[in-house]
Amino acid sequence: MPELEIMGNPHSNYVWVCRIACTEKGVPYTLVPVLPNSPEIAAIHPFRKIPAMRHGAVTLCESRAICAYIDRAFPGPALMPEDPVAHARVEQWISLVNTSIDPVCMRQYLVSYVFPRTPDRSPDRAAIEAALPGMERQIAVLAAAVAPTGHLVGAAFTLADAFLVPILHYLAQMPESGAMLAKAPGLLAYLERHRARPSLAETLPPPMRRR
Ligand SMILES: N[C@@H](CCC(=O)N[C@@H](CS)C(=O)NCC(=O)O)C(=O)O
Repeated sequence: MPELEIMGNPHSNYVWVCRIACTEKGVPYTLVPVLPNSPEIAAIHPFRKIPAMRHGAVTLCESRAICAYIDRAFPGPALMPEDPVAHARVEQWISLVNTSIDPVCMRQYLVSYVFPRTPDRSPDRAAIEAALPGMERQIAVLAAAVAPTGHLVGAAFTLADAFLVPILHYLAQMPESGAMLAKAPGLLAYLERHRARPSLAETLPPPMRRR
């Protein structure tokens, strides 16, 4: 079997999801720590984003597609439920995380702290403030979603949790989102419990530098 390479910066929540998928599945991989827009990424992702994946002649981009490949190409515990309703609900939550939660919580809020586009590179307060009302609503939705079972879907860890927990990990470290999470103890407990899972604990990104 050729070596599987996950390409991207370990701080990326989406790179982390792919590493969680490999670890859950027991698939050995090498993390190639390349940045968005690097030649290696540009050769695979049409919009030059991370993660990308190489496995012999197979190259892929987009975290959901990479996780699907890891799940289907290798033996090991299935990452997706067999039951059609549960399967669809996992896809539903992955889509909600990717199309609603990540754009507000990561691209708008967190990036305004970590990669601000302000002239002096200080946190972009206007963008941060603008993200807060939406983030508050999203945290309430997520708290309600995990309340019944401690998982997004059913009573076991799924790929839906693998997509969400990395985002909550970063939100817990930032002032406004940390305060929001502190007021949602069930969601915070969900984060702590899943972050202690071997596939997350073993792939935890290095601490993030904040401006
Ligand atoms: N839909 C993509 C999103 C990937 C993404 O947004 N990656 C970020 C890092 S977490 C990135 O490459 N950002 C740099 C850029 O947009 O130029 C996926 O699921 O893989």
